[in-house]
Amino acid sequence: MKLSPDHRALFEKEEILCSGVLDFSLCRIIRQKRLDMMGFSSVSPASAIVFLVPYYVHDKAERNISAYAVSCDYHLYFQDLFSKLCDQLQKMHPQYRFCGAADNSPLDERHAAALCGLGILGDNGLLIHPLYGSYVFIGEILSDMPHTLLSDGNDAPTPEIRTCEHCEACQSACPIQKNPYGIRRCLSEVTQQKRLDILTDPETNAPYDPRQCENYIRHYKTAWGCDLCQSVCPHNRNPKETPIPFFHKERIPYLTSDIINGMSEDAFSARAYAWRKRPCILRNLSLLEKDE
Ligand code: B12
Ligand code: SF4
Ligand code: SF4
Repeated sequence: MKLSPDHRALFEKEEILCSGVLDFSLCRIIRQKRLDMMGFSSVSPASAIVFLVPYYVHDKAERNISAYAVSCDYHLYFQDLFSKLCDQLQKMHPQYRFCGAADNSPLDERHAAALCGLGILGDNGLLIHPLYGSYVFIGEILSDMPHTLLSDGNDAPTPEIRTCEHCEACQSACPIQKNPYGIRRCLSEVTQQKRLDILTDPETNAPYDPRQCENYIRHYKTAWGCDLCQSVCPHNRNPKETPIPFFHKERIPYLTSDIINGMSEDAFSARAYAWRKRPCILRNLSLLEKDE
């Protein structure tokens, strides 16, 4: 399921060294509407080119946000990348359509990347690459071009998903089951909630006390996202640094309310935490700043 050399070269020119292609029928669709919006409602895609974008930078600076949110918003990176790559693919194959997606994708991306052989599925729920660890974003380009025409012709008949060694370090580090506030939700998700008063217990559906959600954020000292199940994983001990310049620039590892308030609209909208607007990240920061 490797891409053919001429297709792979397009990605390698952008420093994307991990890519593959899948028969679309093997992919797990999680958002049918998104597929329709991409113009694939009457003609289903025939293939998905799946690739990894590493983002880890060896940076010893103290952080109070997730590593993925330190540089500018990766969605902006993908927008530029897709406009280049889809354009080039379109020129090579004018009879077919190519459309990119990352994160806000119709597909279960970790499943697609694992099927493509780009890494293993960790018990922390993440796709782990042998060199970059789990510090990779996943992107894909969907097309009505058959995967056999995009691949190098050496497809394995039944792709296999490989998993990690189940060392349990991520479960031990994860605060979901053991936080003293009874919040059974991923901390990353909680930091991204505009309104903590609408959060409910995933099993009983009972509403959470928003003050306990605030304590949860405060306790783990994160203003945005959570990396606990990644930082303890043995596969992330020495991740290779990303060669992609976007992730080395304009880095803000440690946020304060003053930094956020001082950002222009344009500067703020380029950050990963902007999709929830300023009040959300400012609320989280004010919780952490109370303890300083
Ligand atoms: C919703 C979402 C979230 C939610 C829910 C997370 C979750 N665990 O599902 C929240 C906000 C909590 C979240 C948090 C994070 N997310 Co998120 N998230 C997504 C999103 C948009 C959809 C995920 C989803 O709902 N999948 C569908 C449900 C049904 O899948 P599931 O059952 O959980 O999936 C598993 C099964 O499919 C299973 N599986 C499938 N086949 C098989 C076969 C076998 C044999 C086995 C064992 C398992 C298996 O493996 C999957 C992965 O565990 C994806 C992008 C996308 N479109 O896929 C990004 C995505 C998964 N997130 C990503 C990231 C980076 C994160 C964070 C690390 C961010 C952070 N630092 O805070 C955390 C990590 C949390 C964690 N440990 O999972 C990346 C992951 C990259 C990677 N290396 O894997 C993705 C792929 C976005 C991207 N394009 O890069 N996320
Ligand atoms: S910490 Fe251990 S169990 Fe968790 S994903 Fe990494 S190898 Fe798997
Ligand atoms: S991101 Fe944090 S809360 Fe979410 S699963 Fe990983 S360790 Fe647990």
